Amino acid sequence: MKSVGRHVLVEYYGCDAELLGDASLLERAVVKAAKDAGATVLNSTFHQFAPVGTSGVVVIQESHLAIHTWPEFKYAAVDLFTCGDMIDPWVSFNSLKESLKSEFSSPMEMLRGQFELLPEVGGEEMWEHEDAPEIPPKYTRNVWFTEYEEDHGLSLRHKGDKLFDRQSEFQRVTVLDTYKFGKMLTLDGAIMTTENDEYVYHEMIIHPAVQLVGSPKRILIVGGGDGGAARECLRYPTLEEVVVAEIDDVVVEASKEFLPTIASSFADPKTTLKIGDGIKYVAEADSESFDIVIVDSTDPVGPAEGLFSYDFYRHCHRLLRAGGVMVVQSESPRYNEEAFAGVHKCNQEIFGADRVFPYLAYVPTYPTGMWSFSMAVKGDAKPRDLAADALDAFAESHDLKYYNSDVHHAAFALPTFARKLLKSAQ
Ligand code: SPD
Repeated sequence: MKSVGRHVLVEYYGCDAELLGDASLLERAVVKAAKDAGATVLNSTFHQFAPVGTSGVVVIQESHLAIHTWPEFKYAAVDLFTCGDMIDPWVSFNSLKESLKSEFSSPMEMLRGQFELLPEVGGEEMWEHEDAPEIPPKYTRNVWFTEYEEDHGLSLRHKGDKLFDRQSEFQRVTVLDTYKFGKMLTLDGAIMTTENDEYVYHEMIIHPAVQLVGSPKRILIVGGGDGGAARECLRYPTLEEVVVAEIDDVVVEASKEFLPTIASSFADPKTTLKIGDGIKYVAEADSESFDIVIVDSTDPVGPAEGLFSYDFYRHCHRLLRAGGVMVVQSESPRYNEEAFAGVHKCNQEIFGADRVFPYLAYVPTYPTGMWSFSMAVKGDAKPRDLAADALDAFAESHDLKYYNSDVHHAAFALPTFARKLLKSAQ
């Protein structure tokens, strides 16, 4: 040994671009490179960036392996730093070359801390602290998912591997296991639902409407392929059928397999699952055939764009019997002002100006946390007139986690900026 450590700096060219853009897979590859060389892995930290690129470090007892990727150039910049004479960084170099499927690479080795240039400061025993307690790291894999909006984002630490990751005909369907929110479904990188906060959205998209209608027999959910909204409908004994019109069967498959507490509704005989275009379903369904229509869509890009249109809401209105209610998820008033105000305006034109009731709920994993719904009533009933006792009796008997009479009434109180957004859209 001529030095304390060896540092191999590598340029990997012509790599597998998909792997370079995937923090989970990349972390596995770098951890493998460390283990192949016999290193002891202590910790790893990997972040995926928008629109592309990943950075990660694997800390090993014998120093570190670090990687920064540019998938658009199929290029990775890597450094493999090992100390002591037990670990050969070139073993990691070869392992990573294979995992990244690099067509060619340019490595160079530097010696770190050459012994002939280091002062003599005493034997190793001087630095040993036998009494020092070993504190195990809280996380041995520090891998992050980030949902990027245009100018902000939300990051959640997850357990590293993707439980489900498939490109469907419509979108990328992924399930991750997060530390804070449990298992989480994302579509094209946007969080749809998580085990630990799904109750907010699903209780709030269903109960205010059903309480207003009273005793619904038929409910239509457009979207809602995770099954959570249907699960809430099934709490009502008068219900005869809940139809879930979901475009993507892969969403249903992933939810059934990995989010069984949310997707439990699909096992109920009252649930009818229609895989296909919700817009077409609504256009072809019989007039006045539903008590409630729920639009549980993704954000207004890609497959869900048409679910935010005037024509679509007109059909939803047609499907409702007199006294029926529609609820549309209408995005965050703090981040998608246009959708929030646009849905309200469309519904006012279709249902009447004083029959549309926007309301809010707090969903921690959605952009800005503040989420809106637009309730439109085909009749004169008003959600603020509902008596508190009945709402609380229902909420308590079902052990709901978010909805109660206070929440019901407070949800319709809009902050001034949100009121102004709706006014300016008139
Ligand atoms: N930005 C996320 C909006 C998602 C709305 N739909 C969620 C589906 C949950 N059933």
